[in-house]
Amino acid sequence: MKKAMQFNTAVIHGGQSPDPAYGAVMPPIYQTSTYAQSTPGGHKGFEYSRTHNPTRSALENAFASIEGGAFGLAFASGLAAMDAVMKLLQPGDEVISTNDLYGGSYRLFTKIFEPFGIRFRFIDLQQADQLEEHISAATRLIWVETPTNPMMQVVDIAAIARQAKAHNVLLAVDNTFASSYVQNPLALGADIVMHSATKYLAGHSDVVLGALVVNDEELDERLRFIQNASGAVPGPMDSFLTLRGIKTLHVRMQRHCENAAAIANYLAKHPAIEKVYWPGFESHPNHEVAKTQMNGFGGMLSFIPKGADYSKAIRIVEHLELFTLAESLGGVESLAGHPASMTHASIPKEIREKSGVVDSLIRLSVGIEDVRDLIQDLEQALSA
Ligand code: P1T
Repeated sequence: MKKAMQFNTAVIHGGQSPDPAYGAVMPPIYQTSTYAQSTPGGHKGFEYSRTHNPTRSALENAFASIEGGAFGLAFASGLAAMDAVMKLLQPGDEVISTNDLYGGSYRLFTKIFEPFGIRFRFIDLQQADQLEEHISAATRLIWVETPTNPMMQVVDIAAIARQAKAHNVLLAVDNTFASSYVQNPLALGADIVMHSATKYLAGHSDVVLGALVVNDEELDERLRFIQNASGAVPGPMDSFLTLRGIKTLHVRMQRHCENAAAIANYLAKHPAIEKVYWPGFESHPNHEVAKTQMNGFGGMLSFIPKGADYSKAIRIVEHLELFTLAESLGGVESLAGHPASMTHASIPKEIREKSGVVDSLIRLSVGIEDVRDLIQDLEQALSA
């Protein structure tokens, strides 16, 4: 049996082989919707690009490889990947999820799937032992985001996985904030890993794409059926760009982690800062769990300026020059966001504030520029 590759090799070679036509080292962008057949059903493994496309297949193999899973599936966006997971469920089924999560995920759950009869419970999963009392006979899925967007809560994946298994409930982990370099949920017992590959995996803010990785063959078959039947697949160009991004994931993530650590420490000592949310601090409530399940603490952090309200937070993000004020995260360039008015505006204010997403909160996606320039930019914006 072939020995499993180290991660830094898998990002480049995992599931890849030269293209059979001319030996192209990078898979060609197979910009085609269909494939010639000699007789009905007589084809070379590809018949229609919603079902299969060679560029997408190369990407799906890479997804599986970097998450240490057996099967990878690519979707038109992170939300399309989540949408496919939700379609495993039936009316009356229950889902338990974290109380802090991406606003679009919350919107998908409550505005699309709740009307179809799926019930959601949003709870604080930072204390894994609190899960048990929320599991009912109707619970089919636990949906965990860790670290959470934008409060950087850390959930103990292995502890949740043990309880999920004991109750025969599927555990899905949104691994977007960590990336596959920092965290591999399947190895910790999760059944499904999901990514907004738009972020760290593609890594260059030039594509929107989603990923699922699973180990179970039957689960893969069901998800692949949904992928084809619902049809939210990425095109070959976006698949190619994501695959190219993955090849440098390990080196980018090392710098993202280093720069975010430097900025977290700079902000924590700054007299104008009230609170910094970053799992690398020993004072973070789940630092010990983060240390065991993560390889580094990622490139994301959030903070609250001292005495800030809505308009002061807006003023600070408007004054940033190197950090671009924008939705999204995980690209090589640094971005700043105001969750209450941007990424999390689709969550009602009273629910949002319960998990800490207050009007004064600012979120940073720390890029891989020279960290001295990033700190200087924060310094001038905070004193403006
Ligand atoms: O944008 P899309 O590729 O569909 O992925 C959605 C998504 C899912 N899960 C997490 C944790 C996410 O952060 C996102 C997208 N988030 C942003 C656009 C953002 O700025 O937070």
